[in-house]
Amino acid sequence: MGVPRENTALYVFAVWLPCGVRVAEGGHGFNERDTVLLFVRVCLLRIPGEVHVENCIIILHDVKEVSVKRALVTGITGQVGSYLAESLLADGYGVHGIVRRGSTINTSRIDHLYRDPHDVEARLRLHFADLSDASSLGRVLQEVRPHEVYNLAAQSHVRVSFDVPEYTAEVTGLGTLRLLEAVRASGIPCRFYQASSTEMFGSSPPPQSEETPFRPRSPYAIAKLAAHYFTINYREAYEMHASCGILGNTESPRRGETFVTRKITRAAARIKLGRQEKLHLGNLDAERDWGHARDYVRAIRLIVSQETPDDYVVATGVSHTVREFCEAAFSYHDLDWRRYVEVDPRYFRPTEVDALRGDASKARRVLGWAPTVTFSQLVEEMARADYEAEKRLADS
Ligand code: NAP
Ligand code: G4F
Repeated sequence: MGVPRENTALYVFAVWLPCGVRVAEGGHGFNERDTVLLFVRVCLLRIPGEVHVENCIIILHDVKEVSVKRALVTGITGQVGSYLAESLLADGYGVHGIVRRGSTINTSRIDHLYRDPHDVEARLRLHFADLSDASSLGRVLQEVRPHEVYNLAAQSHVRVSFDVPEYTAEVTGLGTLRLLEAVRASGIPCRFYQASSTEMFGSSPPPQSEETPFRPRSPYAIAKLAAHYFTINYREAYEMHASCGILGNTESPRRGETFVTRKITRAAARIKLGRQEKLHLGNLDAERDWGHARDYVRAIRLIVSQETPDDYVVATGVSHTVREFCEAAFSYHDLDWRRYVEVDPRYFRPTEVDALRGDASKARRVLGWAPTVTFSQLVEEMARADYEAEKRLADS
């Protein structure tokens, strides 16, 4: 199924008042309401030339055809969603994000991208919907008619999935099915991306590639596996252009505060500034393959841009223990982590995934993708960002 490109017109114009004052010109980006109304009336004619409307002379120089692609992103307020939105906007996309209603505003990761929807240049639009509400997904799909759909929304915390297993299955697993079904029922010929996870490999020893058996160890991993296979089934059954990125642990300064990397870098910064005394962690022996979200968003875009839909492991191929992450993060502040970290069994999981290290050979070969950020660069960037943020708080 190809991706349709929609043509829209870009008007190159100038608006003059009879007194000879030019009040607007360009392709778009003018704010005065009256000017906009006049502009719209003239441009409906779509004929270059001079038109006299009310008190203005509008000269329409040219009408150019431009292509605008629309992407619909679930989970746009999350860590990966924010980097993906940046990447799509930079490439000229109209980006539509699904947000769920909360008692407080939860758009802090994308606030820097947001513009008032009344601004004609605003290319980021947010829509209230929820993966647990099929009718809302169908409505947004009809409103947006996207060329690409990225399903990043999930209850994404593994430890929490043991506390809310049914909810995790509902949103992370069935939510994906609802979205796939809404896309299929809409008949919109869009490409679909599913955020699968190396967590699905569970107890299968590393390195883990597309050929490695899935042996999930948590309600989260099982829900992700259901979503993964729903996506593959829709690809095979309905010839949908649907792909899965099986991503390793994806980190950045925007990582949620309760995932282990961010919990460590934030605590190290607070301890350095005298705002915290101890850091309580669970299993220090777990090994993870930590990569940078920006590198992984590049892989996601490459996956969706392929002519043929397929599934890819995306990872750095390098793993470290939680202990090593602590050592690196505290060293950034010239601190000895052993003085501050205490193990608290409450953070152990009923069933743990001991070691994840992805083999991304297929992504390297087919997509030409390779990570650019090393483990020590990642730790440094996160440690620095948390120190600066905590310092601002301490100074305020
Ligand atoms: P994240 O920061 O936890 O973001 C999750 C997003 O999902 C948030 O925008 C959240 O909205 C939204 N969401 C949760 N429940 C929803 C619901 N019922 N309806 C609509 N939206 C809902 O996760 P991330 O790190 O960006 O990861 C993005 C995706 O990749 C997730 O699916 C995750 O499972 C998957 N993944 C992550 C990693 C990783 O290591 N980060 C690795 C592999 C795969 P709120 O802001 O309102 O909470
Ligand atoms: O940072 P974590 O919570 O990430 P986890 O469980 O690997 O899951 C993340 O990566 C998956 C990709 O592989 C994603 F699919 C998923 O959505 C999520 O983003 O824990 C990492 C390791 C675990 O072994 C955990 O037991 O750190 C260990 N750990 C030790 N102490 C801790 C803690 N984890 C957390 N969250 N908090 C602790 O205090």
